[in-house]
Amino acid sequence: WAARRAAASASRRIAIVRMPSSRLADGELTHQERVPVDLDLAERQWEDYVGALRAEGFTIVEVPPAEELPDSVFVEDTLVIIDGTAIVTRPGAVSRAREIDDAAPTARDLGLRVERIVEPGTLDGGDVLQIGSTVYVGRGGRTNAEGIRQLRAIAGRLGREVVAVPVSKVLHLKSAVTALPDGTVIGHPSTIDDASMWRSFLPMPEAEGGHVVVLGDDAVLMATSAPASAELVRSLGYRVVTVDISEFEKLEGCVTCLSVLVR
Ligand code: CIR
Repeated sequence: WAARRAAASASRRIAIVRMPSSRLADGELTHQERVPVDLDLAERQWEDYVGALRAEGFTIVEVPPAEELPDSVFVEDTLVIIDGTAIVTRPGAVSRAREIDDAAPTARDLGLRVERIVEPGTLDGGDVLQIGSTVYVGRGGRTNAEGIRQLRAIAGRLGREVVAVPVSKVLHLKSAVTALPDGTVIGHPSTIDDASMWRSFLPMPEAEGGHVVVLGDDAVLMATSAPASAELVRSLGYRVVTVDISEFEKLEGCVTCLSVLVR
């Protein structure tokens, strides 16, 4: 364990992922209609997603798979990493509550200090967007006021300011907006409650174009479902790696939700 911990803190470019359950098609849906999911394709897409992170120099750490938890592949919702602390969330969907059982030990094994969101608070990691030293948290269907209060207390102890953002049109804050490496907030206006609250906001031409995983100072990961947005981001001087995550998008997942990055 000590050796694993030392290795983890030495490289500090880790991506936590979780293999999809064969029950993926039974995952929660809130804003979208249920459509058939091709599980073989989902598994290949997941391998490609993990491969893309590996190719970018991330060490891959897997939370043990959970067959009985359809949404467990969306591991982002279970852990929020701030510096060396992992905040184990309390997911807002009852069907997802047990996803944290294996996520917490994985965080501990990586040498992260563990904090927890506790009852009656709920918080999904997909609602947490970190830009510099500010932690934005979406108040929507999954994250409640008590979850925000607890996050504010924990993040405050870690020297972070927490800013709460209403989210009503999509599942999570990061289903609406994410940020480029320079802090510019991007998203499609149709998914955002109030774009004027962002100091530096750039509208994207597609709804899926609002989602980036920051790979480094000059590179982001985006979904192939948003080609015009990827082109726009490229035109700003970024290297854009794209992955097809169509089967996860059918379950309201986006490119951020399939991993938790530790840096
Ligand atoms: C859910 O509704 O919880 C899942 N079907 C999708 C979760 C996607 N998570 C994310 O965007 N962070």
